[in-house]
Amino acid sequence: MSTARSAASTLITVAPTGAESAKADVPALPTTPEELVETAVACERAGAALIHIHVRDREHQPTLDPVLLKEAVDGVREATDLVVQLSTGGAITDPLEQRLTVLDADPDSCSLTCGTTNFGDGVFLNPWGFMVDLYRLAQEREVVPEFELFELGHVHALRRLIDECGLPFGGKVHVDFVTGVPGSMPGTPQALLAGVAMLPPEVTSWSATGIGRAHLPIVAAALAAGGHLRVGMEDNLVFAKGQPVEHNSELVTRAAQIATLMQRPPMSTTEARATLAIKDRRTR
Ligand code: KMH
Ligand code: ZN
Repeated sequence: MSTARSAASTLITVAPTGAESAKADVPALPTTPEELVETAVACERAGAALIHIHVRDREHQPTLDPVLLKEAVDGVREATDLVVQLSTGGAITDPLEQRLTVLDADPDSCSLTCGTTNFGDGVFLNPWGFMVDLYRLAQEREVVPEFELFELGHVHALRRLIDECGLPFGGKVHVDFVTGVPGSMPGTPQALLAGVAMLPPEVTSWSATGIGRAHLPIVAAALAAGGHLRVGMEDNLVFAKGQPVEHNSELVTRAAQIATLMQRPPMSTTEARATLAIKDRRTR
């Protein structure tokens, strides 16, 4: 494990919504533009520096509608200093061509999953040609990708991607381990550390998230190993046994507290922008 990647502070990403949970089942899920902006403001205050956004339509269904995506990006950008990352993964039913159009909304960052993976009862498709097209488009638009790694094989695919396409815009390589998805990499410290050990030397920072029950063990393991954190209701709806998450900021606050206890306090948005080499698109 490279000590050069072990930061003195912690980048906290909030993934507040995702594409999988239904508003009817989880009323606290932020799905409207107003709820998204309110969530972004509260999570920034609680210590988040980056927001990973999936947009919902007026019926609370996942959407890649370009108008709604742009409205989300602009709304969060106007109300906060958070690094605005749009999901290009969308929902597993979204067509690949449409997932490429996400970059038209001019986000600061975009997710880029490094391969196809089991996703519960479904399959999350990320064929090689799509990964290359998305990466080249992000380079062209000066959008910083966050490489999402659901499997150890995805780490190897990232090596291949860098060999074929070079470094991202800005020269930093940030990856996020998404662990604990049913059928994919387990949410265990052992699996996470195996992935970290395989990271190409070009990687400058890494974070991790654990789905569901893996949430807290992965927070602890990532902090102990020098990594950053992703939390949020996209990944975890349960704060503690018998206690549903009522607001994303609860998860951010707890992550910030644990990081601070570990002497790795939350990173400011300014520091996050420098860490990820984000192009300045701010309007305020
Ligand atoms: N919703 C998943 C199918 C991403 O945002 O890029 C994909 C996902 C990853 O959440
Ligand atoms: Zn996502």
